[in-house]
This record gives sequence, structure tokens and C-alpha cells, in this order.
Amino acid sequence: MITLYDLVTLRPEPYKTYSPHSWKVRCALAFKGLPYMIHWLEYPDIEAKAKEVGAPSTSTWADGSPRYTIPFIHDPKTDRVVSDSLEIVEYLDNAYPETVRLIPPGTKALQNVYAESIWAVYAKDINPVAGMFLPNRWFTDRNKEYYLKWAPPKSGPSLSEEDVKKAWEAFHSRLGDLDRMIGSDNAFVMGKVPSFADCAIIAWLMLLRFVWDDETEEWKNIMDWHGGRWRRLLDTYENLRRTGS
Ligand SMILES: N[C@@H](CCC(=O)N[C@@H](CS)C(=O)NCC(=O)O)C(=O)O
Repeated sequence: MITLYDLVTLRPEPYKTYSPHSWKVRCALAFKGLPYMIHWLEYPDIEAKAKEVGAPSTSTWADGSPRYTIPFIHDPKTDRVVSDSLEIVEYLDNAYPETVRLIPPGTKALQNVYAESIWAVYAKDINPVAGMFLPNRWFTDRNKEYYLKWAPPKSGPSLSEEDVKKAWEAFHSRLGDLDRMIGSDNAFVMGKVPSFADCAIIAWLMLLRFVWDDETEEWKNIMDWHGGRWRRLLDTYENLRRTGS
């Protein structure tokens, strides 16, 4: 069975992780109906484990040294270890051709740019608001300590009530753009079939759920926006997760 190396939190499964990059892979595994088990890691242990199992680094730190990140997977079927969410999903497409292809041939660059734009364009207004609530009560102490070393400059100054209100309005409007682009006849970005792009949207919604939790007004609002499109998208994933892996 495939092992997914993922970031642990104190939150119970099935929403234990908050890493949007892991969520892309979890979502892809669910769409493909591939069973997997999870090896949980805390931030300070990622590099050692990646080196131990032979997972390549995914980028470099400012000083040029290799940066190791979750998610990475080990697949005993091929004995391959793959890092980086996009590369993992491409690997799964090739290793399991009988499952739904999430990066159709010739679309890797498009899928990647789309996934990046979810973060940089569509979530850009709400990211600083979400950042104000992280780390939250679900973080382990070790993850909290590690996160706080790099998070403050990224999260920026605390926002005023007025800024928060404006950010929610802008976010609502950007999600509306996304909704119109996908079109009311389509459940998925590419129409009737899911792709990596949908995994990116789901992943980012999962991160927002980690910040706001199911019972908050904020989360319930998002789920009701745009005719309930985002709720339906998450339900699709949920149903696959329950019935599949
Ligand atoms: N491009 C990578 C990015 C993965 C990534 O940034 N993972 C973060 C967690 S969300 C991580 O492992 N960070 C470890 C660190 O910064 O030391 C992917 O798509 O998988």
C-alpha cells in the first residue's frame, strides 16, 4: 500500500493535516480510489525522514541548501519515492493508468499554473486573515515552535476589523469569478471530469476549514456561497473518501 508522508496536527482524522500540498495528494488518491496509509511527521523531522527514505528535496532555502517538504510518497508497487504534490500526482497517473487521469497529457504546465493561481490570485485576500489565526489550537508544540520561526513575516501585521471585512468581501468576489469561469453546468474545472486543478481548490478549502472549523459562521458562509458549489465540491471528495480508500 502507498505510504503518504504528511504533517501531523492534534486535529482528529479525517481532517488531521492542514497542509494544502498534502490535501492535493489526498484528494488525488481519493479520486483515483487508491488506498494508502499515512506516516505522520512534525516539521523538524521532515528532512531526516525524507533523506532516510530517499525523497528528493523540492526547492532550496535562501542559503542554497536543499529544502525537504511533505508530502512525499513511497509506492511499494514500483518501489518509487516521489516528492512534490504535482510530481506525485503525475507519477500516480502514470503508475495507475486504469484510474482517472488528473493531469491529462499536455496539461501539466496549465494544471500547475492553475494550482499556483488558486493561492496567489483567488485566495490572496483571505490568506492574511487566515494567517492571523495560525498557529491554532490544533498545532503540536514542536510544529508551533517551527512555524513561528518563519510565519510572522509572511502573515504580516494584524489586520483591523475594517480590513478583515474588506478581505472577506474581496474573497467572496474572487470565488465568484472562479465559479463563473467554471460555469454552472460544470462540477469541475475541466467540465465533467476532475483534474489536479480541482484538487488544488479542495486543498485550499481544507486549509480554510482547518483555520475556521466546521461550526463557524465563516465556514458555513463559504459553503453556502455561489449556490453551494464549494460544498458540493467538498462533498464529492468526502463521498469518495468514505466509499473508496
Ligand atoms: N511544492 C511542494 C511544496 C510543499 C510544501 O511547501 N510543504 C510544506 C508544508 S505545507 C513543508 O513541508 N514545509 C516544511 C518546511 O518548510 O520545513 C509541493 O507541492 O508538494
